[in-house]
This record gives sequence, structure tokens and C-alpha cells, in this order.
Amino acid sequence: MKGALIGCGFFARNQLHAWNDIDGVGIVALCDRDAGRLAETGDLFGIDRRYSDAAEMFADGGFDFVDIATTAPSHRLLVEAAAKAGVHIICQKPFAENIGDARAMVAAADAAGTVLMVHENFRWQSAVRAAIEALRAGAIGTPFFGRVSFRSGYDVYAGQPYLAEGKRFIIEDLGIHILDIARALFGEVSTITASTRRVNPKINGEDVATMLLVHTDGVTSVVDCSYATKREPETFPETLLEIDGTEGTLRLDAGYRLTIQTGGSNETRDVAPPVLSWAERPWHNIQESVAIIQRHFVDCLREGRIPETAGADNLNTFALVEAAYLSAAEGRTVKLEEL
Ligand code: NAD
Ligand code: 89V
Repeated sequence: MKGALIGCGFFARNQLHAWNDIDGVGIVALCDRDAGRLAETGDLFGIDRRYSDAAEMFADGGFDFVDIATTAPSHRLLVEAAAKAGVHIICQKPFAENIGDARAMVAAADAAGTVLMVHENFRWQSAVRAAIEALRAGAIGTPFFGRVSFRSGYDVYAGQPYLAEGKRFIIEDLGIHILDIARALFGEVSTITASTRRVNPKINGEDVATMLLVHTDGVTSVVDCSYATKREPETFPETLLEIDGTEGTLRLDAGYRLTIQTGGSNETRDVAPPVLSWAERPWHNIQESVAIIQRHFVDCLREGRIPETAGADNLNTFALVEAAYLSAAEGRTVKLEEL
């Protein structure tokens, strides 16, 4: 299976390493508007076909899928071009700049008959996945409360300076992952109430968000995110969980420790992710999930299955992001059906 990658920036190297690790898959072409990044990445991964213009790359073809690793403003045009070229698509989060664009992108891929998956990888982190699987297997009965929490003071702006520049920050960039985990754990959402704050004066967007979600299956969850939390140990980039069910409780604590308590039993497991050969702490957790989600994409293409984080699925996560900003701006509870 041959792929092409667009966007040779900060995060793309993880994706290229992960493609290298999948048997029978090779990235044959690269595209970036920045000549320096294109050359450096092409040399590092030994990829000779290089383009500064995605349209030229699609016209030349010779690949089955495209990995769109650019930031959101370019996603709609690139997804639509890929669909027109008839290639399958994996696209980074945030899926789009607004929900209208996201819906148009899903429609374009549907019309072309190509698979469109969003690189929504946090629910694929092995520690988070262990919790999702335990919950789905009924380990604590029927859940009725959940807290999905990501609090850190890690300097994300050093590697991704654009995060400090946008009017929107934490819900759109990080909260989108944490809201997606809440969906993976507790299902769809009927209402959301959110409050936001900017604590760091050097950035433009909000760096703290606290969200209350009422899920259609009866769970109430709190999704809280912060990049302004100075604490030890620094837990970046761990998502912590506390879930109450009718038969017990489940916790994913700092240090990747999963505890399930039911009746008289109290079991704690180490669910720490491995540090892959090309990965480094503390990013290894995210890096492993990149490898897992890309394998899932390839497995789905080979087996004709719809990916779990398909574009159509991700519309519901994206709608939560939009609804959270609306709720915070208007100071009210927002029904998802409003979007
Ligand atoms: P970046 O700005 O470092 O890199 C983006 C690259 O894309 C740049 O080199 C830019 O020149 C290129 N580019 C943009 N538009 C283009 C176009 N139309 N044609 C060709 N090249 C184009 O960004 P990044 O930090 O690597 O982030 C990329 C995406 O990955 C973002 O959407 C970000 O949210 C996401 N991300 C995801 C995770 C995760 O865990 N899923 C982690 C970090 C970043
Ligand atoms: O995963 C991400 O989307 C990254 C970060 C972990 C820094 O929020 O942008």
C-alpha cells in the first residue's frame, strides 16, 4: 500500500516513523510549501518524490492514500482534492476550522467513495484504551458519572508556536481529544455547559476549560482541561479518569495506573505505554497512539471496514468543540441538536 504525506512540520515525523513500522506500507511522496522542511524530511526518511504544491502531487498520483498532517486551515481544500483524486484519506485533528467545512469534507469523501478517517489518536493511547475496553466489558457495571481530566503546565508553545496565536486554543487543540475520549467512554452527548479562562497572558486563546456533559445514555461527565496547571509530578500528556458505575469504580491515575474496584476486589494494573524505538518521553504515550491509529487505518482499508474515528464519527466530537465555545461565550447550556 502506497501513501503520500502533506505537511512536514513538528508532528509529521511521528507519523512517518509509524508508517515505516507497518509491513507492506510505504510513503512514496511528500509535500510541503516550506522548501526547507520538505528537504529535511525527505532526506531523513529517504523519500525522493517531493512537491511544494499538493495539486501537482495528486495529478502525478501513484499512491493509494494521503496523510494530511497540516494544520486545520488547509484541511478542507486538501481533503476535497484527495477525494477528487480518488485516494483514501487520513487527516489530522482539528478536522476543520468549522463544522460546515467538516460536514462538506465528509460529504466529498462519501461522494467519491473514498475512506476518510480523522487522526483522533488520544482514544487509541494504550492506557486510555485499557479503560475504554474495561468499561465496555462491563467491569464496573453501568457507568453513571465520569471525570476525564487533562491538566498540565508543559510548554507546548515551544514546539507548536501557532498554539499561542489563535483566538481559540485549548478546547480546539487539546479539549477536542479529551471530549473524544468522553464520547468513546460514555457515548453521545445531549447538552454541554462550558466555562473557559485564559491564565497565561502571553497567549491569545483560552488555556483552561471546564465542561459538564450530559450523555444520552444517562452518564454525566466532567471534562476539564488546563495548560496553566503548575504541579508535580507534571503529567503531560496523560489523560486521567475517574468513573463511577453501578458495580464499582474505575480510575486511571497519574503514572498510567489503572485501578478497578468492585465489591471486595481492588485491582491496580500498570498500563504504561512502551517507548517505541523512535519515541521519547514524555511524548511516548502520544507517539505510541500514532502507531496504533495508523495501523487501524491500514487494517480498515485492507478489510473494507469503517474506521472507528471516521470523518462521520468525528463530526460529533467536532460538534462538542463548537458547542463548548458557544456555551462559554453565551453563558448557557447548549443542546447539541442546536448545531
Ligand atoms: P506545523 O505548523 O509544525 O506543520 C505543518 C506543516 O504543514 C508546515 O510545514 C506547513 O508549511 C505545511 N503546510 C500547511 N499547509 C500546507 C499546504 N496547503 N500544502 C503543503 N504544505 C502545507 O504543525 P504541526 O505542529 O506539525 O501540527 C500539524 C497538525 O497536527 C495540527 O492540526 C495539530 O493540531 C496536529 N497535531 C496533532 C497531534 C496529535 O497527537 N494528534 C499532536 C500535535 C499536533
Ligand atoms: O495532541 C495535540 O493535539 C497537541 C498537544 C498535546 C500539544 O495538545 O497539540
